Amino acid sequence: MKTNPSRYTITAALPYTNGPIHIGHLAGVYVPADIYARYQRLQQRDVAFICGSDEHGVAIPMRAKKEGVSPQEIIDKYHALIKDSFEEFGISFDNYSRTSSPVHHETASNFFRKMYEEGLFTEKVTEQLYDEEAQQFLADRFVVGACPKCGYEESYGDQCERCGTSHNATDLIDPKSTITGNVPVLKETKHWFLPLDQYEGFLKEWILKDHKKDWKSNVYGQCKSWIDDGLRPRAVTRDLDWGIPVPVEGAEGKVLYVWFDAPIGYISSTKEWAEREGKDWEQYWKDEDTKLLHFIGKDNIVFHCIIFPSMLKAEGSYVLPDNVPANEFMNLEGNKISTSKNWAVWLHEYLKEFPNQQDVLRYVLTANAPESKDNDFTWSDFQARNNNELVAIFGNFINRVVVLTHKYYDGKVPAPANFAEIDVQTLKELAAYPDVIASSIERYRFREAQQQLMNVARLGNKYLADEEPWKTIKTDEERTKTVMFTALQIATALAVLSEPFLPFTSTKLKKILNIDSDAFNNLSWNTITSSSHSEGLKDILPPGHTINKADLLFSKIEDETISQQLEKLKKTKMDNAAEKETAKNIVPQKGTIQFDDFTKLDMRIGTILEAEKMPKADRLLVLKVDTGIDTRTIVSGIAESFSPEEIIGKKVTVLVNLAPRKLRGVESQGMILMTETADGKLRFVNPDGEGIENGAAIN
Ligand code: B3M
Ligand code: ZN
Repeated sequence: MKTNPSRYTITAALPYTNGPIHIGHLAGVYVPADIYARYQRLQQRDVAFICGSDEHGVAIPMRAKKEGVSPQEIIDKYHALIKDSFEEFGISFDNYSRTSSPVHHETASNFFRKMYEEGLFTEKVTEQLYDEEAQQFLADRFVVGACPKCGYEESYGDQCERCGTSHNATDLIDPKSTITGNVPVLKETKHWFLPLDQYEGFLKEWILKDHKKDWKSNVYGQCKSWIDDGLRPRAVTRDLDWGIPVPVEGAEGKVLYVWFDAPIGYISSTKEWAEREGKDWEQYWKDEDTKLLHFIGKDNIVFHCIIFPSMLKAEGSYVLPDNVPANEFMNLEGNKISTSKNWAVWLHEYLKEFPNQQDVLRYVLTANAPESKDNDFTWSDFQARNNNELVAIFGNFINRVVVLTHKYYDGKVPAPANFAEIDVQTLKELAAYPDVIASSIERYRFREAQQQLMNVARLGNKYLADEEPWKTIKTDEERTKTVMFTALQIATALAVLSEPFLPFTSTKLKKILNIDSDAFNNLSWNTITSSSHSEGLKDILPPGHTINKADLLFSKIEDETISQQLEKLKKTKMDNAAEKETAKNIVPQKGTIQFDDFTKLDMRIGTILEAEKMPKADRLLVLKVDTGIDTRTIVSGIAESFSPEEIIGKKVTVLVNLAPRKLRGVESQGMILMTETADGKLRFVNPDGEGIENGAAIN
């Protein structure tokens, strides 16, 4: 573990641009990373806080297909939406890039090429899963099957979402194509493999020995179990048409595996930032005195602790991550957050429904952060934490201090008289908080850190309640001045210490206290630590300084607002149930055909002239149909849905050039097109317009 490094390179997982982001993303990755980065900046440390959109991988074309647009449109749309959400929530990235950018394509290609030229990959022709109908190899999310490790039935080709292991698609038990639902066949293809087995020694030394103590136990435990199970070579290329082309000869039609290029995205995003800021990107990745940290969710552990470090080690010129403080998952009202089931609180929707209340969400997500186990977000807890903590403790303290300062002293910080024991004690306690909070942040314990921040507000409330300046103002003006002076110091400390957690509140509070000007630039974590009056040290907020009028920091959230959110989720649940019901009846789309295939079908409008039951066949009717071309016999399997009488005279659609075939000795010369109701009754595909004559062609 590096202490006092020269600089910090802090990365946050690059979100896939296959959908908007939700509270689970914020809670697991971006809020803790942001608290950490903001805190280090406040300590005047050199920080590069890096992120960007992950725009490759199977997730993108899959989403494109679902929305019926091109992959490019998908990445453009969600990149913009995600970037916006981060900005709105105050996630203070120094750079937010995208993996479709030229600098990234170049960086990732060069990284691959260097490893290739140094012979660090094994090139192998192996049998991979292939979907014959889709005419496509199946990797990653294009195939699901049972996980070879834990048995979870919906494991992807490259990773199991339940147990987190990364495997090869051919390891899946009973694989199925997610494109057609077909069982894949095996087909030969050439790929480049990273021989992870060769890095076992390095990983054992680096993780199991060096980081046993300082990595979180959930992260360390997962790594240990994978290493103990034995590591196997992993293909780092794919047969796909979306991604970064494999930059070597003989690799046409192949792209880099998304998990090969995405982590390199941290490097390219750093380059982009350094270029803009006139810095040297290499220092942030190659200088030994750089502390590299990856903030991620638990499903990304294998890639950040095993695969990417092996790549960095292999390449040879990079530092390795000092820590990977991965979080577990945040659930929503007892269920796993799911994009496809729309079971989420989407950030862009939250903003519309709770305008200017970003800090409330940041606060609640940190208070319940899934740091060591999965946790649950509930709307009632959201309301309670806002009303009972932010409003009743933090907001209330600030409001009392500001209002009383205006009432008694016209908004001017009073000069204190004699400090009593309780004042000295309180200021001493206050001065200890920056270190306490810092120590929790340095150990990635953000919930604990935020609790300590709230304890500063509690300290203020208790102090006011005990010293009752609203009473002493009538009896002892000097005493009141000391008490109000002390309370104002606590308020100022809150403005500084809350910045990493509640950046919008901190800004507002600094405005209220009128400390947002350059004159207060030096006000920092350390100013508070050295403020204890018993030692005769400096004031944080000097006597005579004028503060501004009160402005509400937080406001109460009513039951009505919470019920609306719960209603919304209830509706989602009902929609999902209804959709599931319909989905049962919808057969998946068939494989693509060409226009020529379609024009081979000759379909005409016709009229049923005669109908009678086929003897000894329950399902068949023998029809005479006027096709406009001729009158012909068609045997149709519709007897369970219609009586012969009711269909005479009906207009129908007929496939007229189907090869004739004999059914029960009767030659059927075509086929009537049918569809089915939800409860299995057949229905004719009828023309709906007036004036359509028999013989009219369908095209
Ligand atoms: N895009 C996975 C995810 O969004 C992936 C992270 C990449 S970090 C290099 O869960
Ligand atoms: Zn598994």
